[in-house]
Amino acid sequence: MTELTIPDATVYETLFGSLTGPDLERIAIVEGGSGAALTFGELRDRVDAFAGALAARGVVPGDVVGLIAPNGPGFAIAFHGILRAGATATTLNALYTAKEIGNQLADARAVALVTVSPLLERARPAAERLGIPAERLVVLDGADGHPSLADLLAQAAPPPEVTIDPATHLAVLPYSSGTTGHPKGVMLTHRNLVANVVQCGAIGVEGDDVVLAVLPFFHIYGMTVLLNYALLHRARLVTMPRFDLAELLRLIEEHRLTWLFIAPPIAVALAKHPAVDGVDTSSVRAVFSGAAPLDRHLADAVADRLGCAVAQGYGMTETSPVTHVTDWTDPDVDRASVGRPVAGTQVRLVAAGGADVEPPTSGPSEPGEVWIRGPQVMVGYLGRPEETAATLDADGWLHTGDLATVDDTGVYRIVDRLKELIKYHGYQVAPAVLEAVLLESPDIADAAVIGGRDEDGQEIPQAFVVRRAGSDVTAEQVMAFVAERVAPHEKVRAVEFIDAVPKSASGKTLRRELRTPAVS
Ligand code: AYL
Repeated sequence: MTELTIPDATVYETLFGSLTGPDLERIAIVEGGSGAALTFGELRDRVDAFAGALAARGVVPGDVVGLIAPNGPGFAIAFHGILRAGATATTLNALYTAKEIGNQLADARAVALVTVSPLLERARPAAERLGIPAERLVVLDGADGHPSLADLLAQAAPPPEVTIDPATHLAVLPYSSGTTGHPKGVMLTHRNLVANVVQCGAIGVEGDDVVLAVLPFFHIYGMTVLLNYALLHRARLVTMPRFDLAELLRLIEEHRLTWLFIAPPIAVALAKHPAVDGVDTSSVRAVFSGAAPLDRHLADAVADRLGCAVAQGYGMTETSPVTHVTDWTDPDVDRASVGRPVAGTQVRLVAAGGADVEPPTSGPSEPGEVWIRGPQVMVGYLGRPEETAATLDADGWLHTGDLATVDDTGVYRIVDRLKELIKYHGYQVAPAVLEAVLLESPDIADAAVIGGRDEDGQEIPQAFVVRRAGSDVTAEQVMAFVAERVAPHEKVRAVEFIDAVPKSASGKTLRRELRTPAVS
């Protein structure tokens, strides 16, 4: 394990504490669509003012503030402003339904919410359910009866004097379903985030890099790797509120993007879509994929077509998230591997019987579950000691629910997922949530949801449904029933009818028995 020195500092101090001289004038973040930009100095001053305005509205250290907004400079100001005020940011998926927003805010006990006007229709009922008053429902671009970002900044309130112990103070509370069940609040301290930002050094972004910021800042990947790590290295972020290939290709040429952080579905577009032909991608040094498995042929196709390196990272929300990365400068890298552990990270591969997998003398080892110990590992799930104990053992090892091999050069490959979790376009989808929705239907007697595959080999939520006696409900009707009740990324995209859901003697759904073996 490579040693790691973690500064004893908050996220704000780490990013903005030593900002001086020419760095103040460098561009930190550009809104891709409008071209509106902020320098590092302007960003820091707005973060300070946002923190001051939150404090003036009664937000105190330890409070939780919700943040649901698309990527853009406003998100960056609000995110770092919340942390600067000593509050904890619970970031929400902008695709969530009003009910899901309300559930997360209630579980996290949020006292304020920051959003944008297009999301207000879903955010307002959630805020009202929690009794968040209109003056603490900030609408960044403005809405009648609510403070806007401009209002908060105009207040010019000084940032509050707060004392934060980085080792124990919660910085963020993103939600993850972990290995089983419903989404839970992942408690990450300032130290967790600062450690992971330092560990991200293995990725290799530098000050002259221009970085694509399409991966959502609300998800731990965009939060740590873009909003924290890239900005720490004084790289420039170019934001996109949502993925759009034509717009992405335009931004590559206009801003001469050098690093593209993506999830595998974007790799499919980059490898296959005819629109990429004729685009000048010569500025791109590396494409970095994470959050879901990256197929080797797909990775090779992207590298060939764009003429750049393709790197990969692995980790999970519960590990802030990065635990492994490949070396983007290695021309012989296996692009389907996830590389080696980042500094300060201990890894074990544990076989089903509980014994550690033997290190191989050549080639890959036997597969084992990945266990992680390191400074980026979460404190636990908020208010859920049993779920925490099931994931994080007494010795501090986090059981990931992923199966991997390691080879004799120390390179890891993720080979399977033991846990229930489904990744759709890199987003988490919890089977338990969809099964509960399916069981609301009068046509459905029982149901199980697993990760299936679409024609591009990407993972999709797939339902196995037992019809109620006398029902002739169709697959289309089942999909429409779910689509009306969940966020777009959670839609069931394939349905198969079966006679009975396979269950263990104790009544637990045996999801693995429903899986068709992977075609290799
Ligand atoms: P969550 N290959 C295979 N599966 C992966 C990979 C990968 N490269 N990365 C993540 N996963 C799966 O919490 C795996 O099952 O965090 C893991 O347990 O949304 C689960 O996704 C975690 O999902 C980076 C950049 C890690 C991004 C991330 C991913 C964070 C996703 C390191 O450098």
